Amino acid sequence: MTDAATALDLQDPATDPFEVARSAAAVVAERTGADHHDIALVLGSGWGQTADLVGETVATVDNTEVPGFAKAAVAGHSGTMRSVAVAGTARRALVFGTRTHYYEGRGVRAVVHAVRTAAAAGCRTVVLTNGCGGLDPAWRPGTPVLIRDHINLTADSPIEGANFVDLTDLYSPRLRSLAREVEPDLDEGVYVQFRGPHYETPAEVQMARTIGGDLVGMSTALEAIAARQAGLEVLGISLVTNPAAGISDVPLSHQEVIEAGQAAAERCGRLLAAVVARI
Ligand code: 8IG
Repeated sequence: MTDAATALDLQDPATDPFEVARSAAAVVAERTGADHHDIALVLGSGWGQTADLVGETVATVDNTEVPGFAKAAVAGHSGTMRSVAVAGTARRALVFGTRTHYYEGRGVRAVVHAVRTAAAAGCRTVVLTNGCGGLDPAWRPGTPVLIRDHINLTADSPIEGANFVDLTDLYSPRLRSLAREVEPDLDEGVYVQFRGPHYETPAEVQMARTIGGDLVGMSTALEAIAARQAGLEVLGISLVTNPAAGISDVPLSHQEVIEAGQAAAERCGRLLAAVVARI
């Protein structure tokens, strides 16, 4: 491997992940023609169609062309990022059509690389979206829920070294109330990140409830931590695509997850677009 390639290998402990993020941001700026972006969106399961309502796509960049990024691993995710002119504003959004999940085994640096790239590209805000399981049976598949806080059950952290990052109010109260101005009836919940890729057992879902969780998923918490370290204001929105295991008597299937996302796409798109326009 050449020195240049080694320097961009996130998995090499000698690599500075923030340097890779700066290289990635430089490629993003070059390929999109935007010297900086203002807001980043990470689209999770079920959120893929929503970006179109945010504004006009000015440029689409294949993830594989950007340092530190790799192909999407999950069906229903697209492996591109887009530069979107936010409708009615002068702001540019950097929209990641996919994310790297912890369960892919590429390491926590790869998981948070999009967030660090967004920060290096100039973003001050990140909107993290996901599809997840809901613990409240009142949340029918297709219900968006604001993330109020999280519980990180990955037993990992994106923070390296003795960096004691404060996570109080990680999910910005300001952005949450802004979202509730758009949809006053939006519920809030505590998101529990499991490692996956298996779904929880019903007993694990009960554990999540006992320790204060409302939503179970396989993303977002690690990214939110990295976003806080990078100084980004974080908004988290979950789309409940299924009742968590044992909450209903129907078994979980990835197909149902995709269908719930498709059915909720318009509502979620309108919500996201209205929130981003107000940020
Ligand atoms: I979509 O029920 C989706 N992702 N851990 N549990 C976990 N992740 C999920 C679930 C779920 N649904």
